[in-house]
Amino acid sequence: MSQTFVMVKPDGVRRGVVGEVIRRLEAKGLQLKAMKLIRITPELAARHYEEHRDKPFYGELISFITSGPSIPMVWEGREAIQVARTLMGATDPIKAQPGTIRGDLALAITENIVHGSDSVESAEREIAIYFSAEEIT
Ligand code: IDP
Ligand code: MG
Repeated sequence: MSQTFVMVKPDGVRRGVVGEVIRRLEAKGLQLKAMKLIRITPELAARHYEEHRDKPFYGELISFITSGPSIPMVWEGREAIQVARTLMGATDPIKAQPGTIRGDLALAITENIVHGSDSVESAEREIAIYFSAEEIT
């Protein structure tokens, strides 16, 4: 069993697809271990996305991710990191396959509904940014 960090971004909350994202992860068989609704501060956003600090889209990404409440979550299951990434689809919703969250629900590249950890190291790092051990069931 492994754990991953998944987050519904502010566009997903605004558009009312939080339940749809959770439904898809639950339907696949992943188990929800922790969840909250928070408005990400610029400081938190900088920690989360530090790997992208030098990218041309960084400023746009930080202003988007702090633009409204997000839903950070911890999910658990067999190969949870890869499974969540597969359900999410490609970063650019134009390239994301139909049947994936981004393929079905998004069109813009920055506002692509959902975040998911891409490795064991990033899952551990991101879970620790958003949750204390006591908050994970
Ligand atoms: P991922 O979310 O699929 O792991 P990353 O490359 O880690 O993709 O990028 C983080 C986030 O930054 C993306 O989910 C998206 O919101 C935004 N982003 C990535 N690439 C671009 C881009 O080329 N232009 C604008 N925003 C981007
Ligand atoms: Mg990423």
